[in-house]
Amino acid sequence: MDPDIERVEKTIQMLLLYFFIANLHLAYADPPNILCSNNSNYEANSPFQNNLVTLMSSLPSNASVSKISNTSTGIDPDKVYAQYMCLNYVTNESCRTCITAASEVIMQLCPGVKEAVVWGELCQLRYSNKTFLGHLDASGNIPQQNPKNISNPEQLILVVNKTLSSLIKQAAFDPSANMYATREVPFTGSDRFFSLVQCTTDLSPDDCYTCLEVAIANVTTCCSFSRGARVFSRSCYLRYELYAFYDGATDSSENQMTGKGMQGKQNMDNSHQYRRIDTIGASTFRLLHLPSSDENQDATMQGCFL
Ligand SMILES: *[C@@H]1O[C@H](CO)[C@@H](O)[C@H](O)[C@H]1NC(C)=O
Ligand SMILES: *[C@@H]1O[C@H](CO)[C@@H](O)[C@H](O)[C@H]1NC(C)=O
Ligand SMILES: *[C@@H]1O[C@H](CO)[C@@H](O)[C@H](O)[C@H]1NC(C)=O
Ligand SMILES: *[C@@H]1O[C@H](CO)[C@@H](O)[C@H](O)[C@H]1NC(C)=O
Ligand SMILES: *[C@@H]1O[C@H](CO)[C@@H](O)[C@H](O)[C@H]1NC(C)=O
Ligand SMILES: *[C@@H]1O[C@H](CO)[C@@H](O)[C@H](O)[C@H]1NC(C)=O
Ligand SMILES: *[C@@H]1O[C@H](CO)[C@@H](O)[C@H](O)[C@H]1NC(C)=O
Ligand SMILES: CC(=O)N[C@H]1CO[C@H](CO)[C@@H](O)[C@@H]1O
Repeated sequence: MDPDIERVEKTIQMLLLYFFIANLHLAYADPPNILCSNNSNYEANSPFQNNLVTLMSSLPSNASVSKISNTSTGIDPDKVYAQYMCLNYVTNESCRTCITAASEVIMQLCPGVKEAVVWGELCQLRYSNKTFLGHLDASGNIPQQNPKNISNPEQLILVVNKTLSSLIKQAAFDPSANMYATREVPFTGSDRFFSLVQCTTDLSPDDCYTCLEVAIANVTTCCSFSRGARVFSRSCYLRYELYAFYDGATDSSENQMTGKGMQGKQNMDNSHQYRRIDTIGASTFRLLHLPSSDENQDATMQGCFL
């Protein structure tokens, strides 16, 4: 190929990637986390790749009507299983945008890989050559802490423990909750405590409960000095903050900006500087560190798509 053409194509690819990363994880958020299996590979132009491409390109249309979907395509041994989940409060449109970005990013950053998962600010996506539906998988959980410390951590941890242990029961065992629950309780002074938990709905109630229990253990271990924390997991999601970070929370105190939905709510707690706790134990996966969104913001592309 003409080297000039090749260079142009590379540039276009890079710009597209910036665009997708931006949509997955916009300003005021940190980069997406992605795990690519490093012990199972597919060949270029193989049936597996064709199935994967087909499946990934079909996800966004479903994401415009459904917050969670599990699907598969092809026949063994080239069958591909996939599942995405958007946080429940996210609009259909934002869910579609996030899943579109996620499916592009996962294909670009895990080339040739038969099993991968990507977590964005508002959605997550995984695929595999093995069926994982209905199987709890809390391995490779990624806890992150809000970088702002709190002056009364003992008090917060009590509220975290008390509120979340009740909230996860509701999410897991109240059928009307459908494995999603939020709760807002008073904290000290004028501060209020906001929390959100969600499981992938293919799990049994018991497995949902277990996943969220592990997530609580993860945040109480990693993040007890912080004003907020969250856990990315294959099977569930958990987050708490001292500000209204999800849509639908009643919040009067701060000037919130919901944006167009891809980004979480932002405020003075600087959630964009969220710190990843790198204790990744899943040795058959490699964790990719993508450029931070602060770097992304300097990319001229980004402004166009916000
Ligand atoms: C998935 O791929 C890995 C690596 O190629 C292979 O060892 C395993 O048997 C495959 N699993 C299924 C269910 O096809
Ligand atoms: C989309 O949703 C339909 C109906 O729920 C389902 O049959 C199909 O498998 C889904 N496809 C994808 C790619 O999620
Ligand atoms: C979003 O999707 C849900 C589920 O299909 C549907 O009930 C709802 O009407 C959709 N909302 C919009 C704004 O399209
Ligand atoms: C937050 O508190 C932890 C534990 O006391 C300390 O190690 C860390 O340096 C503090 N961070 C900031 C930004 O104050
Ligand atoms: C949370 O509360 C349970 C009892 O409800 C207790 O066993 C556990 O130690 C508490 N954890 C923390 C971090 O306080
Ligand atoms: C999360 O908690 C579980 C159960 O305590 C533990 O096995 C796992 O290593 C923790 N993961 C992280 C990343 O802290
Ligand atoms: C996968 O990659 C990680 C990190 O590079 C490494 O520690 C691990 O041994 C690798 N696993 C396999 C099965 O190659
Ligand atoms: C085939 C299959 O297991 N489909 C499940 C996908 O996940 C949804 C959860 O929303 C289940 O309801 C389906 O049964």
